Amino acid sequence: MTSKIMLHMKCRNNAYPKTDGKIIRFPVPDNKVSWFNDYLTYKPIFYTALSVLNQKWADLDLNESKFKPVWNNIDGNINRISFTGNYMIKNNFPLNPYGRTGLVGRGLLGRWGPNHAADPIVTRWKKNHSENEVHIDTGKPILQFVAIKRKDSGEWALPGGMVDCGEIVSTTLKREFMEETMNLLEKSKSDATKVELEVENIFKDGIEIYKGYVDDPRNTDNAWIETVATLFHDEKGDHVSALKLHAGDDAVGVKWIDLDNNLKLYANHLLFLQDIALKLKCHW
Ligand code: RP5
Repeated sequence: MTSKIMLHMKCRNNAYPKTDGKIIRFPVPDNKVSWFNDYLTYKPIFYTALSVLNQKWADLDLNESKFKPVWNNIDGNINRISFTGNYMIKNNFPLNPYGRTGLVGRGLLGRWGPNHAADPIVTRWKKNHSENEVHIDTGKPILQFVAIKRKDSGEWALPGGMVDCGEIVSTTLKREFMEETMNLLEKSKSDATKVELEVENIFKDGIEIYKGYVDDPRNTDNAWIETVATLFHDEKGDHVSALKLHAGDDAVGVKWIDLDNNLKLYANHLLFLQDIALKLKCHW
């Protein structure tokens, strides 16, 4: 359960998501990522998507006189604290704790500074008839986890989502799992209640696996995603076998994926899974 030091990769040296290649990040080589290394020619463009402006779930622009954020603190019912420690503020702009991204503004993110998310990792053992299946190369049992195919990037990802204002993380974990992997928002009230009961059982005992920065393609110099990733492992597989997976909300696909270190997943989600492989001594 650590916030790991890494060089962010997915949020630099590429076009900004959902802009049809029109918003290009200023190049940031590895040795210029840190704010402590001078980069005198650094002139990133400013971009905040129109879809973010004037939304209830988003901040106002920093030049609005009535907007007085309390950085590095709980600000009313908004959590502006970073898991990485106190972030720097420059000219009233919060600075990404992992360094330059080649873009200033908020991009597609609602909050200046940390945007808090939660990622549920629901796992079971892969079975061959009733036995745990072992991997041919490592001889270790194969773990499977529930993944969604994201509508925005088409990549496979953990079924996480943003923590709503004032919401506790355990509620976000359940809500996002039900919305994205069980299409809860489209279900009748009685079907939704059944799903909620099944999910309640699975989400009884979680183990916090990762807490920290997400190398999300939407991050900017002034807005970034942080998450709490929690493991819900069903050792016997009875509870999770009852789940009827059906993609919903922001997902266009959902499935059980065999854990393997060669997987290509959204953001740095594979990093969260690495710790689980160590913990459960499974194939990686
Ligand atoms: C990732 O984006 C987080 O780890 C989480 O999975 C997700 C939250 O954003 P939305 O899916 O709500 O867009 O950075």
